[in-house]
Amino acid sequence: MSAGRAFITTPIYYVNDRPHIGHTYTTTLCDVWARATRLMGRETFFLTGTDEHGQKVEKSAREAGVSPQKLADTNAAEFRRVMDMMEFSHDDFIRTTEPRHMTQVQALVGKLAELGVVYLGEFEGWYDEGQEEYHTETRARELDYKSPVSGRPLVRFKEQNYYFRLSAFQQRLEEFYSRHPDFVQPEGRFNEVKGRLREGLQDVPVTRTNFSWGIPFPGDPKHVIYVWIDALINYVSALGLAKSVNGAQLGPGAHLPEVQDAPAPAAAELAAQVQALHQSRGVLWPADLHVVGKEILWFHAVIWPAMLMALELEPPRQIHAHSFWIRDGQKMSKSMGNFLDLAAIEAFIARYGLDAWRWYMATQGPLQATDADFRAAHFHEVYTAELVNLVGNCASRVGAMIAKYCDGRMPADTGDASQWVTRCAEATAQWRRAIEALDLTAAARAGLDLLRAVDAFIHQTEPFKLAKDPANSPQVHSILAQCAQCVRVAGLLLAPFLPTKMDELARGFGEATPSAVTGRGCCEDNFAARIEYGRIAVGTPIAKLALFPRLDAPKAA
Ligand code: ME8
Repeated sequence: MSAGRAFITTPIYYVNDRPHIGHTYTTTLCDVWARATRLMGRETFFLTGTDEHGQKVEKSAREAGVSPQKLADTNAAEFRRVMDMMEFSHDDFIRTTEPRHMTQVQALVGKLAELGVVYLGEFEGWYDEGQEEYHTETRARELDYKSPVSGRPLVRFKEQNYYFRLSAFQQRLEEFYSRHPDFVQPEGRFNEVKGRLREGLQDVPVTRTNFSWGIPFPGDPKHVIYVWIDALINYVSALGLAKSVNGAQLGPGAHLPEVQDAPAPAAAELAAQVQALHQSRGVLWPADLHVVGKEILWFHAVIWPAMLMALELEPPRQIHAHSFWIRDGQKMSKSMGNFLDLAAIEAFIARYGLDAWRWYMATQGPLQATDADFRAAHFHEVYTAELVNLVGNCASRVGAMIAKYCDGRMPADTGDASQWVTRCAEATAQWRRAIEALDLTAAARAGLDLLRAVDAFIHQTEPFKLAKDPANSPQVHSILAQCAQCVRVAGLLLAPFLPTKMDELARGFGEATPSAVTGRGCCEDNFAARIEYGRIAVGTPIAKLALFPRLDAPKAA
């Protein structure tokens, strides 16, 4: 991971659908990373948003009997509401129907045309309507002429379109990949991309003409810009980056449709908006991490870097393509009606709490190459074993013993804590490496293992037995002081996963300003000192906490 400011993104989500577990999953991963990175002291910008153009949205709107803009407004508001409900710490929420985005898309696509990498041509091939994705004859044959996502038949297509000369970037992409062996994670997914690249690249359409819900192509407004080209640009339009591209003309917005029931802002106003974005956020590019699902990796790992290369912008530093949540062993899909929808998610949160939901998502999810099965019984097992029995119990027993044997105040340690100083430093180093690699399960394990070590230490030294003889008091105090110091450190390592509960823990264990560090817009200014063992001063009040209530197992469905 590089130093300096950090930038992480989620995909922008289609507004033809309501938010579901997949959307909240990817956003949770990014949120944990953003909070951890802020905690480590890097100013972090976390971007999410909605993808609002294209045939799919137009079709859903028609079916619902509303305008596409109305559908987009309603569902984008729902995505925002859910993100607020989930207390995500994103710094911006971009909508592709916002004029600030649309003007920059036109400027950048216009620039590609001027450079000759976008040209007018005829396309014949196969189209996956659900994914809004084109396939060549070879690829369509491989796919048995069916969508790899929905299983529905691909549709034959012939259109005059503007194309992006992707084929011209084959060699540059290959060179870029060999210079950046970690560009795509997990590694197996990167190998798939490289394998497909070796089969050869074909030019891809950047416009469509058979529907109108999109950003007009600059200079030829009967064409609208293909939704994927429009969507990928969000990662740089949110930063006002069109300003950095030499010769990109931020148009007058003359072709912009009227958006969100309001007239398009005047050209000067838009230019000023983009300029302001550029000034404050332009330095954030390249992004550190685009987190996406595996089904949209090709767009992010191939088409997007090639577009950026054409514009002489740097590709992102890394793309992490996770796998899918499945449910009770079966693929979740709208047609099967087994998607874990919002109502179901809200029911879990109402029962177990938001932090427990985040915990399950971030530590048990399909972050690597295999899909993960969501089962209510497993959720309950993980909650009980890790949050109730380990995190909650360890904090509560240490607090309770300090209440009982030390009048509720941090006791003095007259013993030798050197093993714990080392143990905490090692846990922190492991955690840091895991966060940097987006290995959230391993990062969580670093905190959990420290608490396991504290539990084992209590088990082995039995301070509750020693306390029966007042002569052992200095020893009991030392043991409990060492435990409390470690619990505080573990709590900080777990804070990006469990922000509310670990905030409570931090306050209970003597931290004055715990919450300021991991939330939106701020970062810790001295992580090295903050995470050190031994920061709780003697005499500090220590609370007896009840962090995670024990709950009955769910009834079998
Ligand atoms: O693809 N398990 O938007 P989208 C885990 N607008 N994650 C899942 C999932 C599942 N079962 N289902 C969906 C789009 N996701 C485009 C993106 S980006 C420039 C444009 C997550 O609403 C996963 O992150 O279909 C996936 O990539 C994303 O939702 C797709 O969201």
